[in-house]
Amino acid sequence: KTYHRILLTGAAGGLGTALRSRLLANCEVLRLSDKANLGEAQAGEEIALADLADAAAVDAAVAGCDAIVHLGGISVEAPFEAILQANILGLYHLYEAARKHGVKRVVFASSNHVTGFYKQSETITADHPARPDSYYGVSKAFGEDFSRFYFDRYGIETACVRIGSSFPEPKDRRMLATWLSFDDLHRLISACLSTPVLGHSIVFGMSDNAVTWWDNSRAKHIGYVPQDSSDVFRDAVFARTPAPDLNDPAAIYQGGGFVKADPFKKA
Ligand code: NAI
Ligand code: 15L
Repeated sequence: KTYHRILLTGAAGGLGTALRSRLLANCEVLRLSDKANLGEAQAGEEIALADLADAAAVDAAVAGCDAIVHLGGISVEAPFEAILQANILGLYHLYEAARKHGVKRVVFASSNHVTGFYKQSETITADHPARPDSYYGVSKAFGEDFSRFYFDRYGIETACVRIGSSFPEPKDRRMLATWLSFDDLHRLISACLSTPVLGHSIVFGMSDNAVTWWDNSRAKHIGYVPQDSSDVFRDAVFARTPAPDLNDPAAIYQGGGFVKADPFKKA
């Protein structure tokens, strides 16, 4: 196994739950963290509850870990003050703890919403400038820059994985382009954790979907080879969803509904 102890933040969430069993293949000990209840530790697991806004709690969760898979934080559009605490201050607390405790590598769950204001008719690479579509997307763009600074200044390697839509199945037509299966998510994170030289890298987290807006040619050194595809769901998704209104910003831009999300409306 590549690592002795990996910290998984956001372990109580949708992706955290999907990775909780899978990441045990990558380490001897998987330390789970969240501010929400994580239940009992299973074999090979440790639990370290922490609010990302609490520097001391984050420091304690990071101490003794070799690598971090950082999924914790607000995962949709929300008021700026909430995003500030979890996604911006939280990132600072996490990287400061990583620096103090000598963590060498981080996989950061960034998001396609860093570039959500590119059009669905455009193909972009990791070299295209950020065009965030929400406070949430801006916070992930901050995370990408912040982790680049910690790489250039302190040598902590980070993969910023711009996850598309990682759910059991694509929920709508947009997700046929953005879908990332849970198994491919684990393959991608494993590749980020094990590639000999990661540096500071940005990679789009997507399965091998026929329709795509993202070109991962800048991330070949990660060695990620997706095995799944949204194509098997295509007919069923088309049958159960209406044709999009092509004047709707949600159908024009890659970020879909996030480009018109109201941060003050409760989800
Ligand atoms: P989720 O919302 O289900 O899980 C996020 C977890 O973070 C929750 O368990 C929550 O309790 C925890 N959290 C929130 N604020 C916190 C705080 N202040 N301190 C400690 N923990 C806190 O989200 P999901 O879908 O599992 O996503 C995981 C990560 O991947 C998130 O960072 C999200 O932005 C990112 N992502 C997910 C995508 C997806 O399709 N599921 C797409 C793009 C990015
Ligand atoms: C995200 O960043 C969200 O965390 C997730 O809930 C999905 O909405 C996803 O993007 C998406 O774009 O489908």
